[in-house]
Amino acid sequence: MGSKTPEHENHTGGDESSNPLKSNATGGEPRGAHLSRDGDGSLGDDGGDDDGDDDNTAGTTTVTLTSPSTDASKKKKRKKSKKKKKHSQSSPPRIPLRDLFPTGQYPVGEIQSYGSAVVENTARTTVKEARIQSRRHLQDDSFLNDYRKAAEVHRQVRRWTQESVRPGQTLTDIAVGIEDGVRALLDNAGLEPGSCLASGMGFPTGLALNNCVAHYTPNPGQKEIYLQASDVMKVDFGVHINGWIVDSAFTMSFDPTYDNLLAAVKDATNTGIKNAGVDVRISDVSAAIQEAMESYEVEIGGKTYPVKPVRDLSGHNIKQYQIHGGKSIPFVKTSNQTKMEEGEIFAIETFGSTGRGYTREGPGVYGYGRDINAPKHVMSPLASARSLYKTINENFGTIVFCRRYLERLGVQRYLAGMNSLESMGVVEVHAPLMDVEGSFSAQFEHTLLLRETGKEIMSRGDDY
Ligand SMILES: [Co+2]
Repeated sequence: MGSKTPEHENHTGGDESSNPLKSNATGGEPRGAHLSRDGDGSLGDDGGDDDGDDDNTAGTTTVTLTSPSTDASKKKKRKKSKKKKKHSQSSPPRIPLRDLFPTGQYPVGEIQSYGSAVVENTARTTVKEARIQSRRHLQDDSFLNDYRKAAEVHRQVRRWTQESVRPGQTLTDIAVGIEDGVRALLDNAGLEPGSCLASGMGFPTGLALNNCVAHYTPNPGQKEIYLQASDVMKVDFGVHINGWIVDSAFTMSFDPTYDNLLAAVKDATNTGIKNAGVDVRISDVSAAIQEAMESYEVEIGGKTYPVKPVRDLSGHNIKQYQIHGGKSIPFVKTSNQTKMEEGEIFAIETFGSTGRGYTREGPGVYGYGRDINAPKHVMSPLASARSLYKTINENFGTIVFCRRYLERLGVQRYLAGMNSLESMGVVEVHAPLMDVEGSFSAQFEHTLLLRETGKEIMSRGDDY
């Protein structure tokens, strides 16, 4: 899920020069899979698919963190069994993950070493004690294994998405398909009170087309949008277990015109991941992202456009039941001195655009999120607001949700109550974020955990 960079909240400045690109609906063979060419292979061990494309892992090493007994033969076995399991997931995905992994151990993400970026210093060690106290859960085996399980759910559901989504489908069908897949693999339909808090969707499934950069999800009762062969679609969904959210996104297009746009953003995200680390200044990660992104241009309809980092969105840290934990990673260099710290979880995402590289709020609603500091009960004169607030607390807590998630619980006529909660400041409304008409934008995103020994890119797959 994209995050508004704090200093750009309510941004209205910038030049208004629009960019009247025509979407060239040339159609042709749908080729959604070309988003996945240079994904890193260290996790998605499809058996020897070494295509020599190692630019994403240059300067990094891959180690396994499970246990010292992870010798070569064992590793091989794990790969082999994983391959078999991968093929046994149904289409659409409906087999609970625990049936595919009878040992209950889920695949480790990609491990990248910190390399020379980490400098041991005493200041850090002193602070470290306190940090570790507050992040004890990170040392907990079930936390890590659950996080890996959520990541595997994400990989399996997005694989189905990449293989089955085609122009002509409605965005509602695509979103519901993703959500049904996630819930089936978690083996939790999320219909009982409180069950959505145990596991489920991490936020509203984002299906943002073209100049809609982020935060679009289909709402019930609205005119259906059909995916076109000329569309560039950002697919951004989250999977959580016990409130720990895997936030990961990719971009699909069916027209090779946009290959460079997708390549730029994928490169920028992987550059951000490569530069992330304990004690690393966030501004240095931002600078590296910007440099990677701006080294690309894309030709659309005979005109060449630079790929611009979207300046008012950013990556973010993740806390339990809290998709945006307070730290932001912009895609352009800043003077911010904030550092990344051991134990933190980051969603490293980037957005690139052929438009202005700024967003404005579009019409409609993406989702709602209860304020982290909101009280348990509210004193609204409106009975519908009070009962809606109870429903939100019971089912979502501070997890961002959308109208479809509410309505599948049987909640009706909630708009007046929601307006009341919004005006009281206990629920925040998120709107779609748009660049200028005619522009195109792409997104790639991974969730990583800064462990003591290395960073684990939880959501890495063989696709991206
Ligand atoms: Co995100």
